[in-house]
Amino acid sequence: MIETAAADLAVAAQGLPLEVTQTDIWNYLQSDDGALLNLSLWVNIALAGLSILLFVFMGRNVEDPRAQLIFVATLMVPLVSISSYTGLASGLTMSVLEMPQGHQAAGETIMLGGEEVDGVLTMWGRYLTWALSTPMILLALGLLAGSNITKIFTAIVADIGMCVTGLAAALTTSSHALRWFWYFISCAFFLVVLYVLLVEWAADAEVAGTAEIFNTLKILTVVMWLGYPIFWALGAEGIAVLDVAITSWAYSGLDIIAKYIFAFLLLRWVVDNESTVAGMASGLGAASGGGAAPADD
Ligand code: RET
Repeated sequence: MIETAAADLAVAAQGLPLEVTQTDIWNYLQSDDGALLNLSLWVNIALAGLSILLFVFMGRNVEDPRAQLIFVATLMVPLVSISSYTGLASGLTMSVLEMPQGHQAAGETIMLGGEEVDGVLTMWGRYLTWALSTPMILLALGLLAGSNITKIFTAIVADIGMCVTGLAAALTTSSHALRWFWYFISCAFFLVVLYVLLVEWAADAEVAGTAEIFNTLKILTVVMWLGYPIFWALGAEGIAVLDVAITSWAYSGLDIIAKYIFAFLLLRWVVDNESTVAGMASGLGAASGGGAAPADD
């Protein structure tokens, strides 16, 4: 009787997915199998920490409010990044997800805590935290270009839309087709961001007299940001020609340039040209007119 019940339980348990705990993921990251992936996270924690210290030091004498706002927005980027990577490295914002039928990684398993678990590691925390860090990058760029509140708002909401729908694409396990549908919605939002950056803000920066630095940062941003959807599509979330650790290194590498190097170039310019920034008409909307706050000089 007891044996039959135990056998029934064992059969039932086979059909249930094993619960993967944060500790399982943490142990995986500390093991040889997870070492490469773990390193891609800790490199960014270290660089984000150094960037925070450096940027605070660089900004110690900045007094103009507009220059200070650019500093605060830019400083938020490594602050969000260190939190994001700490979430991933601790196993808090990573899960094992079973890919839907038709997906190239469907049926894959991963060894966790000595057990073979169905699914692949998904670092969904990345997409979530991009929704906080990328708006800060865009705010800093929009301010540098002397743009107006309408364009800054448009770029930022489209960008948040891009990150949240990218998160939905990564977390959808019911249908392979719908994962790609989310991906294309995210790309549509991304096109809006690219348009504002390449067309609207480029023109505003000419008027504001910041075209040179803006163009350098614009090219760096556009080229690096294009890498993210490409690696999403090639990586474990997409057609899975790259494994999880390589995809994570690709994102980590893009992050180093798109965040820390970008921020350093921007802040160094702001420190050296504080009077140019201060000379931009106050309020958001100086360069192109039509902003919420009219120029007062
Ligand atoms: C996803 C997948 C869906 C399609 C698109 C994407 C774009 C992501 C981008 C991310 C940029 C991140 C940065 C982070 C810095 O903290 C979500 C990968 C278009 C452009 C710069």
